[in-house]
Amino acid sequence: MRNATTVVPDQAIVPDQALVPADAPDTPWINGARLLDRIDRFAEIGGDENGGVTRMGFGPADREARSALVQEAVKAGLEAGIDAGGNVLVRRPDQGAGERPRLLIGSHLDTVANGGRLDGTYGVLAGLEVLQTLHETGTETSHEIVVAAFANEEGALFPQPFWGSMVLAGRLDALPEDPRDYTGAPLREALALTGGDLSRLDTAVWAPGSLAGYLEIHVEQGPVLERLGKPIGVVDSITGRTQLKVEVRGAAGHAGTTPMKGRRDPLVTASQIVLTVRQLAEEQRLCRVATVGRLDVSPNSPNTIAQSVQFDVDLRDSTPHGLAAAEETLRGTLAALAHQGGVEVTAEATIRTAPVLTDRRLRAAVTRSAEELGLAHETLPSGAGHDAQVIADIAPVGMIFVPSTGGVSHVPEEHTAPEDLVTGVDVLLRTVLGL
Ligand code: HGY
Ligand code: MN
Ligand code: MN
Repeated sequence: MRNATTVVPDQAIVPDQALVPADAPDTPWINGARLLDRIDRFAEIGGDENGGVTRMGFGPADREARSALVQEAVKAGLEAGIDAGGNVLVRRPDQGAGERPRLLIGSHLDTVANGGRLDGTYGVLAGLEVLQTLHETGTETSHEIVVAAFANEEGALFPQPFWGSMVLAGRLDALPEDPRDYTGAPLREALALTGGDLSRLDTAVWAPGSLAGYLEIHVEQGPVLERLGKPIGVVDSITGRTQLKVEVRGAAGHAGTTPMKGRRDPLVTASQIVLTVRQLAEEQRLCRVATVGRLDVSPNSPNTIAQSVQFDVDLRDSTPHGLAAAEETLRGTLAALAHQGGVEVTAEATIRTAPVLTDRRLRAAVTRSAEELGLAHETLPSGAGHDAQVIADIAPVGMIFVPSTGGVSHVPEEHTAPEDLVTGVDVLLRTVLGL
């Protein structure tokens, strides 16, 4: 294991060889100081006043982060390009194309509003670090390795989460014809500003079979590894997720002069629906978790009865039938609540990602790498969604987790111990070399 206290600027963190089993294959080590420095620098891009990061997909800060990634890659002697879906793809210059099976390492640079510095970004910078280490040590690999920063994984501004990985995996029919952000602004221009092209998405599709495998390293975003005191997580499954956009339309009116009887107040019905969502998971246990995290009231005036309310429902479960049961039950209550409130309610599914299992061989490869480094590891499911579950359409996928301090994520307090961040990428590098 590395000795994190020996983080010497501009040099690789010298691993404490004593801890590495003597028979571990002699492979290069990543430059931990460089990885940590990049993570710090990228956290400045879209950094907000309370220490979080707001880099919403296809927004200005996201564009800045993508350009920074391209610059880092080029400075490292690597090649970087943008596909029509807006994904940044980085590869070594001397790899040739198509001569060897392709291995993709990816994650995302975009964040939720006021999120953390590691969710997604860690995985992209980990991939860059692995590629740069292989390049500068001239290490040959059995695969052509490509690193992807997938566009708009979170869907924080343009509510089409997993946009980039869905394009690369060829799920074009599942994308909206005319994608727009929450304010109605069209994606076409924003995508073009990143170098993508809405009318040529088909050129960014990788055919099934064109990819030998996909690896993603990510912070756990949960409490398990920290609680167990284990530095490496081997992900066995990734949660399924259904997101519904719900709109409740009533009748606006003066808060002071409109009698209570006869009001058609959409915010009252919306509040009843929010409580119903919670019960789907908490009381009825139909799905693992159910959340309403975003709610827009119009006209949102303190002395006006609302005209309409729009909000998103986020359902998660490890089984398709759990998701289906929760959605069906919710839809069943909408009609009754609409009638009771004298309002109209519509619900449209904006994302449906199936739960996926990771690939057994990739899990074994990650486990082997952790054991070679003498690292404790735990096999666990992911409660968060990831691009990996989309890429699973076209290739076997594997995921590596590192511990999240306090198990929190999507908040400014998101943190992972530096030595865990570095160790995780050494495991990623060894996994790549072991394939
Ligand atoms: O919402 C998720 O699970 C992920 O952070 N996109
Ligand atoms: Mn996230
Ligand atoms: Mn993520």
